[in-house]
Formats: sequence, C-alpha cells, structure tokens
Amino acid sequence: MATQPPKTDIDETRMHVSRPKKVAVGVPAVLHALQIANAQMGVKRSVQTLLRVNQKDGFDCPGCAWPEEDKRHMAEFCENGAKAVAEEATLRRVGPEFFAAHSLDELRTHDDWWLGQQGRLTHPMVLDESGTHYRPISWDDALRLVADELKALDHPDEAVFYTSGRTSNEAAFLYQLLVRGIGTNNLPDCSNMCHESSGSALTETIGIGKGTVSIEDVHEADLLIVAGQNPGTNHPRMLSALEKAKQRGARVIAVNPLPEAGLMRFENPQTVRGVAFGGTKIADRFVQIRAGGDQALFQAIGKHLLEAEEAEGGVLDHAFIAEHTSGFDAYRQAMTDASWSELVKATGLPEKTLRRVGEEVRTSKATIVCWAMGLTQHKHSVPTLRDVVNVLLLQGNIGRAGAGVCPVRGHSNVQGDRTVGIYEKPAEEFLEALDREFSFRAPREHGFDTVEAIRAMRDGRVRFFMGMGGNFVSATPDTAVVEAGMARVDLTVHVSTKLNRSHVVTGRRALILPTLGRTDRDRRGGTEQRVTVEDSMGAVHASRGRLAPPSEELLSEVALVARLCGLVFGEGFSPAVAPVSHGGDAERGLPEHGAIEGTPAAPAASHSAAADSVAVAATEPRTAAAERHRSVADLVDAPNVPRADWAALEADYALIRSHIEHTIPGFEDFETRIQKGRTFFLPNGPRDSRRFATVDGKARFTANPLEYPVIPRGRLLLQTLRSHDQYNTTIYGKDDRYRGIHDGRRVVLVNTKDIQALGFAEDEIVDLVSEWTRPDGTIEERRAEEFRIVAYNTPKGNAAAYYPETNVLVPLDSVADISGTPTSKAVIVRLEHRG
Ligand SMILES: Nc1nc2c(c(=O)[nH]1)N[C@H]1C(S)=C(S)[C@@H](COP(=O)(O)OP(=O)(O)OC[C@H]3O[C@@H](n4cnc5c(=O)[nH]c(N)nc54)[C@H](O)[C@@H]3O)O[C@H]1N2
Ligand SMILES: Nc1nc2c(c(=O)[nH]1)N[C@H]1C(S)=C(S)[C@@H](COP(=O)(O)OP(=O)(O)OC[C@H]3O[C@@H](n4cnc5c(=O)[nH]c(N)nc54)[C@H](O)[C@@H]3O)O[C@H]1N2
Ligand SMILES: [Mo]
Repeated sequence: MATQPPKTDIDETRMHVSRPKKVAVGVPAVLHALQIANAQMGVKRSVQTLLRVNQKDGFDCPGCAWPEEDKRHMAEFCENGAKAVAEEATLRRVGPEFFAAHSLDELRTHDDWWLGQQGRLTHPMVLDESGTHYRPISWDDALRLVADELKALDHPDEAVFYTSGRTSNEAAFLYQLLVRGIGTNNLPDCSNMCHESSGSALTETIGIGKGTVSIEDVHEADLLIVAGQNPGTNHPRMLSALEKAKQRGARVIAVNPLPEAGLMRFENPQTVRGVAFGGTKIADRFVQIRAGGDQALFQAIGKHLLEAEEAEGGVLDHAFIAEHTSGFDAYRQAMTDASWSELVKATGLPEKTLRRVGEEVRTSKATIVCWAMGLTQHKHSVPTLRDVVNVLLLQGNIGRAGAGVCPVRGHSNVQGDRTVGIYEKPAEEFLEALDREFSFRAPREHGFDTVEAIRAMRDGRVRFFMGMGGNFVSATPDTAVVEAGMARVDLTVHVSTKLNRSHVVTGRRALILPTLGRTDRDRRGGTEQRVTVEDSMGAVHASRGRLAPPSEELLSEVALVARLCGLVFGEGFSPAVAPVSHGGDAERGLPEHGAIEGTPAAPAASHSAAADSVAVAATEPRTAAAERHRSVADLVDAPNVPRADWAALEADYALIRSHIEHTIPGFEDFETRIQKGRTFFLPNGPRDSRRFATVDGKARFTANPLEYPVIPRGRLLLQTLRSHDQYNTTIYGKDDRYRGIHDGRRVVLVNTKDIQALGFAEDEIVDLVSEWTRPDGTIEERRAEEFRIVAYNTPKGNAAAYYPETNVLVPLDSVADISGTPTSKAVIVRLEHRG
C-alpha cells in the first residue's frame, strides 16, 4: 500500500508571523485554554473537569509528568494541561456512522489535526482485508480475532507490542504480562524515542535510570540548569517550581539554541504577583548554544571546576569523590586534555561565556540539572549526559538536598510504565519475580526497541502489531518506511481514545479498540476503579476519572488486556492451580522486597546486577533461546503461560496492584499507601542514601571523547520540536503563540544570516531535503515539501521545524549511540527553491 502524505487541513495561506513573546503563561494563556475547553466540552463540563485536575482523589493530568506541588491550588491546571484534558473530555464522537461516511482512502488524505478533531472513539471497529471502510465489530469478536491471530503466529517474535506513556501502571503491568506470556519481549515504547538516552547514561553512571530529585529539591536548589527543554510549553507547571526556587534565591541558567518564552519570563496565573507585576524573570543567564554543543558545555564546566580547584582549592567535594565515586583520575585527565578552542567551536560560545557558566556552578551550594529532548535526541546524547553527571559528581551534587539530576519526562506515566515492566530489555531479577508470581517462565531474549521494530516490519518479519495508546505511524522517524512496513503486517491493533494516522495507515487487516481515558469514570465489578501513575520524580499516586465515558461500549485498558489474557491463556486458571515447574526459581534466591531499588531500566534489579543486566544488553542463556523456538500455539497448549484469575483482575484493580506489590520492590502496602489521594515515593538509592547500583557500587566518573555535529557547507542542522498547540502528534490548534507563528505549522525557523547566505528569502516557500550519509559514504535523501522560511533567533547553522510534519526527514538508521533514540534534534538538511 503506497500512501500519500496527508494534505494539510490547516489553511496555510493564512499563516502569519509576529514577534516572538518574551513572557509565558499569564492570563491570556488561561483564557486560551478555556476557549479550547469550552469548544470541546461546553462550559459546564469544562468547569467541572478542570477543577478536578490533579486534586486529591481527582484524576492525574494527562498532560505531562511534572509532579504535583504539595499544596494544591483549587484550580491547579496549566494552559496545556487544560488543552490535554479538553482533547480527551471532548463531547465530539467518532462512531460507526463516521466510519460508514468516510472511506479509508479519504481518511488517509487528512492530517493528524483533522483526525483528532473528530472526537472520541466509541465502538470497536474492524477493517477487513481489502476493505474500503471500517465496520463495527463486537468486543467478543474483536478480542477473539486478536487472540486467534496471536495463536497462529509461527513465532512469538513476529508480534510487536508498542506502548505510549499514558497507560496506567495497572494496565501496563497486565499488558507486559500478556506479551511475556505469549513468549516475547518485543515491547518497544515511546520512551525509546524520548528519554532512553537518559536511562542509558544514568543507569550506567549512578545505577538508576531515573532522576534523583524531588520537588522540594527543586525549591531548595541554589542553581538550576535547564538544558534542552522548553518548559513554558511542555511542562508549564515546572515554571511555578522554578519561580519558587528563585524567590528563595536560586539562579537559573537556560541552555538552548532558542530563547524560549517560558525560560525568559513567566507570569504565574495562580498568584497575584504573576498577574500584577509582569511576572518573574526565570533565566538569569541564557546560554544560546549551538544545537548538539551540550557535551562540550558540560566538559567546559568540568574543566573550569578542575582548573579552579588546582588554582585555589575548595571547589571539589573530596570526601564524596573518595567515598562514593570511581573513575575520577581518568576524567580529570580527559578534562585536562580537552582543548578550549574545541569546546568553543562545538558550543559556538566564547571561552569567557563558558567560564562564566563554570563560575556559576563553582559558586553554587547545590546544583540541579534539568533536561529534556534537546539533550536526549542526538547521536551523542549518552556521552553528553554522562558529562552532565561528571559535573555534578565533582561537587557531590547527587544525593543531598537541592541537588541532583532531573530528566524531565514527557508522557504522564511513561516512567511508571517502565517501572512495571514495559521494557524490551528486562532485568533478570524482574523476570524471575514474574515467573514466581505467575507460575510460568518469561522469555529471556531481549526484544525490539522502536527502531528495531520498524526495521523488522520493513523486512517483513512482523505479522502482528498492537499499540497500547500512542500514534506509532506519526511519532516514529522515517514516515515513509514506517508506512510501508505497517502495510506488510497481517493485523494491526490500536487501543486508542482518539482517531489518528495509525488507524488509517494499517496492516492488511486492522482493529480500532476504543478505550477510556484518565478523565473517564471506570466502573468495573460494581465499583468505581482507580488506577495509579508515577511522576517524573518517582512519586506514585492514584488517579480516578469522574466524567461519564463517551460511550457504554468502552472497555478500560485494564479490562481489555485482562480479557485478552483470558482468551489467549485459557479461562479457568486461578492462582490456586499448582504452579508448574519453571526451573527452580526458589533455589535461585529471588531478591528481597524492599532491599533493592526499582529503576525504569531494572524494575527489580539487585545492586550488583543492575548495570550489567540492564544498561548493557545481557546475553541470554541458550536454553531460553531454544525454548522460544516453539510456535505460540505450542506455548499456549503447553503449561508455560502465566496463571491468574483474569476475570477477577478485571473486576478489581486492587488485585493487580497486589501482584505489582509482590513483583516490584518499593510497592509494599501499595493499596494503603494510595488511599485518600496520598502519594508515596519509590526507593531511589542515589537520592535516599547515596547508594549507587552500578557495576562497582560507586557513582562513576567517565571519560568521554568530545562529539558534536559537523554541518556540511550550505546545509543546516534541523531540530524537530513541538509547537505550543500540540501534544506530540495530537495537534490542538494552529498557533505557536510564544514563537509568534499563527495559523500554520509548515514553517522552518532559520537565522537571518543563513537565509541570505544560502540565497533564500524570508517567507519563501521551500522544500526541506534531508541528507543522510550511510556508513558506506553514499548519501540518502528525504524530502518534506512546502515549508515557509521564518527568520528566527537561532544560532547560525541551526534550524527548527515542527514534528510530526518533519518526521519524513529523520532517517531510520540515524540513532543515538547506545540508547538507539532517533536523532530528532539533529537532521542535516538543505533548503530547496520550489519550481
Ligand atoms: N503541551 C505539551 N506538553 C508536552 C508535550 C507536548 O507535545 N505538548 N510532549 C510531552 C513529551 S512526550 C515530552 S518528551 C516533553 C518534551 O519536552 P521538550 O523537550 O521541552 O520538547 P521539544 O519541543 O522537543 O523541545 C526541545 C527543546 O530543546 C531545545 N533544543 C533542541 N536541540 C537542542 C540542543 O542541541 N541543545 C540544547 N541545549 N537545547 C536544544 C529546543 O530549542 C527546545 O526548546 O514534553 C511533554 N509535554
Ligand atoms: N521528529 C520527532 N519525533 C518524535 C519526537 C520529536 O521530538 N521529534 N518526540 C518523540 C517523543 S519524546 C515521544 S514521547 C513520542 C510520542 O509518541 P506517542 O506516544 O506514540 O504519540 P502521541 O502523539 O502522544 O499519541 C497520541 C495518541 O494516543 C492515544 N491516547 C491518548 N490518550 C490515551 C489513553 O489514555 N489511552 C490510550 N490507549 N490511548 C490514548 C490517542 O489515540 C492519540 O491519538 O514521539 C517521538 N517522536
Ligand atoms: Mo516524550
């Protein structure tokens, strides 16, 4: 199936540009959010819903993963949280009549904005082979179709199960159990495209793939470096925390190629000060770095600190370095050898500026580094983040108040999903705990991450694809390759709340399974169920939707997966059934609960084993590999399937939480600890007690060769980023207010000098052509048509355009070393005049 790229449903001819904003949020933001909310759900439902966001016993905001403040405001919502809620709580509906009226061919011509605007999905729908339209199907038949397809596979690895980070802990835990019960670890997730580089670098250097700070630490920090992140748009509530820190005297340094509005000045709509006095200046220093120059910046800081120590002493935390770290000498040597001229070239910043930043770090009593996609989506992201850790270790800035690493997560439960087992490279300890709890043997061989899954689809090695949320087709790199790969799959299944491109670019047959969202009331087994989520700082709390669901037809994600488990693994099993022999796990000595930490990479890894079994792909025992060379039908007939009372789990999610409690350390007394809207923290070795579960039990300094992008003459380095009116592939509207872009998205932001030097004109409509140099030296080209050039304040050589329109330009094989994350912030492009 050759699909055409969708036409733009936005009238780009109305596009206009104004001066970028210097202030973020404030009253206009609240009004804009309310307008969108009212249009989607009417005034009454808007008020009802928005008052419940992030309140105790309310629902967790489906916006971002930034934690709640302890004392919640009556209306603790931000503009973009409100938009996320409105998008889900909309009163618009997409039912069988919609699909009867719109053929698949027609739907394919629409973009994700138009598709999303149609409303909430209400009925399970099926697309038959060669069908022109989706038609309704009963839940029983739909789930039977999935189960039969799974049982018919020749090998479990022919199935791929994607997860996006909105899925609750309960649903995610059952889902990974379904997948491992079938016999594969093919569990790619959105994290593979997002913070995977953070997980890789942190697990290896500090022994946990998560951040080490709490919200109180942010308030107490002396210096906060916010690098590669646009919180004014993507984590607006973070601005309140930064504001609070500043009121206590903290300094903030923004490191970014773009002067993002939220980082410059922030009006807090929840305080009188914000509204009346023109807001708080957030960044005391704006470091306008060349994209990809961050490793050099952190090396420069490290070099400066070491030089200052040499000159006058008193800079380093010698006791911490001696007691808790390894590798210091090699790192010091590498920084001695680093050349200032190279660091200047890589960052595009004068040595004086680099030293000033170094001085800020030197004089800070407690430093936190926050980051997001600007640091994780580069080829050298993992070494960049190792160098971030190096700088913090020098002054003992990990595991004490007001200091630490703070990777700011994206999706509201992406971190929780990892904790409960959504990971293609699970730790042995986690699998052993699963084996024991569910009386089966989980597969040991590692599965596909997102990019590997696409390669397998492209090569015809995938027959079944299931997406638990998300929009795989639009969110992944190299859209043309993904679309062709999807078309080769026998059955594609999407569990979704809203229509998106993944429903219209499908396998030979396709299912849409509509589901409840965070805001929807979830009644099962006669009671209202709640689910749990984990925020970016490792705090777990319950979330309970309150709105009448869009249709009586909807199953929750939990119910849907529980029923699939029942169908695939056979009904009638109950926990009382005598466990089958599964290789003497008892003798192998499972880890003690509570004695170990959960990390997203190693949900149940012991101290000594975490790093080698997680950060580095462990080789699997041959016996396990041999075991896998059985068809799924064999596996299901044989006793090696997880055992649980699936119907009971569907009727009472507390039973799922009890399984989580038994398998994943840190969830003791799970049920009691989430009562009454309470939050609890998962164990975090570095933060709690400076314990580092690395290969040598120390926080590890690393010596990393300097890397940075080299931009060929006449080319630009394109970063693909989010506008203010979108949530990933969900497009709320056509404006990027803070950057001054209105009524359009097909823009490319370019430095004025580059526009001239390259022979183009402002406002000219151009094509973007990406150039990817294959390992053999030949160049591959990819094209995205019709983008308007906007002159913008970005370093020379750097450009920016929105995702997902530009995903066609990101080559599948252009991934970060070690983490495999697509390099969405570093695409070499040239501009081309049109005809
Ligand atoms: N409203 C809203 N909220 C969201 C999302 C959304 O789409 N909309 N998405 C959610 C998700 S899944 C995620 S992961 C987060 C994403 O949150 P962000 O990471 O803030 O998202 P991006 O738009 O990708 O912005 C990347 C930022 O990094 C900067 N940058 C790019 N390259 C470099 C570089 O090389 N160095 C430095 N120092 N900076 C660089 C860009 O200029 C930009 O400011 O937000 C989450 N929250
Ligand atoms: N070029 C480029 N590509 C990128 C990025 C980039 O910066 N540049 N960023 C990457 C990042 S950080 C991420 S996280 C990924 C995001 O990738 P995804 O998570 O796959 O994409 P989303 O757009 O967040 O998914 C939106 C869809 O999720 C469904 N949905 C929403 N809520 C729910 C729910 O509660 N349950 C279920 N079952 N479905 C729901 C809706 O149907 C909606 O259409 O994209 C990545 N891709
Ligand atoms: Mo993300």
